[in-house]
Amino acid sequence: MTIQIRHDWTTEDIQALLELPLMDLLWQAQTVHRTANPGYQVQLASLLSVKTGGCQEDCSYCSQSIHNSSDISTFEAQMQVEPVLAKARAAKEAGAKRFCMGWAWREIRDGAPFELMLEMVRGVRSTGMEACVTAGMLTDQQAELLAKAGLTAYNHNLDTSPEYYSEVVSTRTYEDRLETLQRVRRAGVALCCGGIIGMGETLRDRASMLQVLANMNPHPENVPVNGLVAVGGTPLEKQKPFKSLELVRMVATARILMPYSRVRLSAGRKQLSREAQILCLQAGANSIFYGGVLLTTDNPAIDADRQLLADAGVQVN
Ligand code: SAM
Ligand code: DTB
Ligand code: SF4
Repeated sequence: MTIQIRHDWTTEDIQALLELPLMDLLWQAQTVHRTANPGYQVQLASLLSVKTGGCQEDCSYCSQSIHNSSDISTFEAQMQVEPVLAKARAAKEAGAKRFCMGWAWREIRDGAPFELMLEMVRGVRSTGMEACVTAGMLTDQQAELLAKAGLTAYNHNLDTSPEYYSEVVSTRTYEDRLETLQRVRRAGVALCCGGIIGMGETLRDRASMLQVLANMNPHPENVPVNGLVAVGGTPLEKQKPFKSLELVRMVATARILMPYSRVRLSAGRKQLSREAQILCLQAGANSIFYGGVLLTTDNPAIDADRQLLADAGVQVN
């Protein structure tokens, strides 16, 4: 099979993939995956919330927004450099290859906290791990400084389709999101950009979000696929849980559209059975978040994940 890299997908093409009989979708996704990324190598990425809560944005899924009444929506001080690096070393010890750090910020501001962020990036890189940061919008200069500090990737998700976006967030626009992504690219830092399912969007919205991602040239190097974690105190707390097979379909379609990107099975794994997670790996997910917590919510325990990956017969890298 020859792999074709395309950036001209239509929403209809993508929706048709999402709607294929599951067996056909899985077959296509696996064929692409086995050709583009031989050997079922799964990257383990650990996450740490360096600055939790008190965020000015009103993302309706997020526990950390001051607009929501979740427990952690209030302000907490930013962690210091050494405790963050101690977590990074522990993650490496447990087998992680990437360390991702989150700041509940609308945007990065210059000053002491940003200097600490740069120091953390340098520190994580000096352990030999990849370093990823997610901290909202940034300027060209900040992106360049992060690149110079050795940042591997910057996470900034589209979350949903351009059409549905204003139902989910009102304090920023899709255009703001795309601009930040361009700044990160211009600075030469890899993109980590994906979205969430289960927020009340239609299948067409899912196709439309995947279209924006797949039509980026080059494709985002990392594509996190999240299932909504419905957190108490957020406007989405009563949302009907997403169906596991819908997450499998999202992963499979992302794999077909972006053959060489790292598709990361992200939030929502606690709600998936082991078998559904294995289907995601088979469909082309080649990374997971690893460690008992994501940013503020639970993730499967390390031992359970080790067992899962061994039972699936995939290689950890
Ligand atoms: N403030 C930064 C930003 O929004 O880019 C970084 C942190 S934010 C928590 C990172 C991403 O996590 C969000 O863009 C969203 O896609 C995902 N996320 C946050 N809360 C979630 C939830 N409850 N369920 C699923 N995904 C979630
Ligand atoms: C991503 O797409 N998912 C991660 C990471 N990138 C930063 C975050 C998931 C957060 C889930 C909710 C929480 O733990 O607060
Ligand atoms: Fe803030 Fe990010 Fe949460 Fe939105 S997703 S409220 S920007 S921390």
